[in-house]
Amino acid sequence: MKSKLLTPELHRQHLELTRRYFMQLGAMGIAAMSTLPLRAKDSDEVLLADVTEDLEYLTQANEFGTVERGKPLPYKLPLEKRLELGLERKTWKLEVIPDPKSNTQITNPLSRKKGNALDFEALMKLAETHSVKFLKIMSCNNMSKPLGMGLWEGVPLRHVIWKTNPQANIRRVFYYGHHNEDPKQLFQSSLPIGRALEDPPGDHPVILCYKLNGQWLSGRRGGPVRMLVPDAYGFKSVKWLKSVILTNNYQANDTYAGGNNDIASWMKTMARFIYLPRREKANEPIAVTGLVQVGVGSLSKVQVWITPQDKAWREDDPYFTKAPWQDAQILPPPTNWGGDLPEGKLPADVLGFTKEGKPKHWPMRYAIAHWATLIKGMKPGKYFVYCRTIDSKGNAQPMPRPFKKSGRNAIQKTEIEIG
Ligand SMILES: Nc1nc2c(c(=O)[nH]1)N[C@H]1C(S)=C(S)[C@@H](COP(=O)(O)O)O[C@H]1N2
Ligand SMILES: [Mo]
Repeated sequence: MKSKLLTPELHRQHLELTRRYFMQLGAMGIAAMSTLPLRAKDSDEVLLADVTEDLEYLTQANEFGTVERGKPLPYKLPLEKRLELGLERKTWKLEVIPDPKSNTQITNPLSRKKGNALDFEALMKLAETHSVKFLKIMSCNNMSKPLGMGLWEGVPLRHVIWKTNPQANIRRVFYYGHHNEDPKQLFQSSLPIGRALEDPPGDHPVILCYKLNGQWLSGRRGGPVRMLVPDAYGFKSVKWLKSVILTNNYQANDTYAGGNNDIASWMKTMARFIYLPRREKANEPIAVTGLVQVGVGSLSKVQVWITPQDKAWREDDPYFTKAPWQDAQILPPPTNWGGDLPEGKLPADVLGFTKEGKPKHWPMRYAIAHWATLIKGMKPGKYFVYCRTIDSKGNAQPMPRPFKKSGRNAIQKTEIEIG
């Protein structure tokens, strides 16, 4: 059984949820969930509202997967040292300066040397009028499952850039985290200036992030302040942020470029299994559930395909585009978002949500969606089970793509024995 695909706590809650979901469906004598009309009847609405009640969509701060470098890790330094280095809110400072190797012109650099770098108080002053909150999945392009989803809060980076009074010759923003003054430990990333200054339709701003799920960002999660790039994989979201450099260099400086990664890729849509029994009796309905990382292409369908292990698939179709995929059901947004939010409720001012806390679209890009289905009428034997997504344009995601480095999103394969 592929069970440890989420954090243990999330997994436990998902099992609890789906067990109740499937029990109720059984009691109602519904043939298959994929044929269940989502909003057709009040009773379905009630049923779905009930069963999604306990499911955690937001990951608790300490349950996130972590990708980090640093010896020692900055947040494990003694408090005194952290205060000295500006790794606490009390002493944190961000410099926003021109690249000395470039011809960038700004008339008001915020510099540590000049003593006018942006401190936390000044960031909070900006937050009074400019702070935003949104959901985002943290996902490493090199990993097969998301690290977690957060409700992130911050000030759009552009407000800090405007403070420097930019004049000319800026094409990129370079930014750096604290790495013990050791060049080998440096973790850096960059964006085109245009992405910092404007957001594509429907996208959220790049933010200087200081809160996760309503709490101050912990050192482990990159606090006091990390960059957060909503549409990108995790490596753009630099932790322990201390420097922003405006440059006329048109080339990326990203640490991840050195790892053979496509550093300009948007987050991709992909489906993962969460729950699938390892064994099931013949002709018993098989409950299957999972999650979707909803990427730039959004999501219209989740599909599952079960096929006997001893029957090889046609060699001319390595991505199973012609396989008899079955639609699963995408679960509606939850009423309880989890993540240690009080009563699981989102605050009133989350981007993409109405004042009543309802998402304007669902599934929502860069947020997680859950799915479930029943596979019925299986005969004894060993099977492979696959899951995939269809994006909003009707393309199977992952599209046929033999390489991983622009974001790993393979069609997941698992096994079941019926007998
Ligand atoms: N300073 C710093 N920031 C960093 C990293 C790092 O090693 N150092 N890792 C990056 C990578 S590769 C990823 S995938 C994300 C992971 O974020 P998380 O550890 O909060 O889940 O952080 C990014 N930010
Ligand atoms: Mo990463």
